[in-house]
Amino acid sequence: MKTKPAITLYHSPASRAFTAYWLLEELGVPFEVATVDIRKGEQKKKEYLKLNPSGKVPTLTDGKVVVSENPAICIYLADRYGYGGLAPKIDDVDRGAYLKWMVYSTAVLDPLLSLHPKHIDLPGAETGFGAFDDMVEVLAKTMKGRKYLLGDRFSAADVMMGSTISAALRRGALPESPTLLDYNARLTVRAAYHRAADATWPEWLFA
Ligand SMILES: N[C@@H](CCC(=O)N[C@@H](CS)C(=O)NCC(=O)O)C(=O)O
Repeated sequence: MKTKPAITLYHSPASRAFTAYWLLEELGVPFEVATVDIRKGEQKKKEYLKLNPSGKVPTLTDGKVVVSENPAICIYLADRYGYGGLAPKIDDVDRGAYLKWMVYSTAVLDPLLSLHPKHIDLPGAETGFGAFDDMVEVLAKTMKGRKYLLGDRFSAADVMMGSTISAALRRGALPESPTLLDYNARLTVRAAYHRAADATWPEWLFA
């Protein structure tokens, strides 16, 4: 008899839930998917709000553990199921940079990628996330001569940052520098990326 996986990912097609889906595929852990269709408003239903009062996807449950916010989901999953592999251990010298990129993904990158295309560019010193051009320069400097955010080593931070960068390049929200395009190419050839994309993004995005 098949046992029910402990992990459930609450996701919506073509959404930021792709990130958590991709990491689950990288980790190779069994999970089931519950669709919360944001285009039908299902994320605002009472039952779902009990799991995630923000009414957003993704949310992940693992037994009694409930985690929302993509970086928190990625940190949780990689520590629990990929500690020392996709997550540098607590005393690993890379742990600091790893955590920094996890937080940077939604504290800096995500808001700037939402605001800049709408021509909302506040002076860098006035916000916690700073200026769009500074963020682009930080990415360019970080990735120059490097395969992944931590160097030669692929980590869950590449899933978190990379999924956001990948989606931004696709919709033209980031400049197509050779450095970023190369990084994106290294990520999008991964089998786990493809499995997650096939499962969560409409086909036309990859046509
Ligand atoms: N800060 C959240 C953002 C999640 C998010 O923005 N999800 C969007 C889909 S891409 C959503 O659920 N939107 C539905 C809504 O806000 O009603 C995270 O990192 O997980």
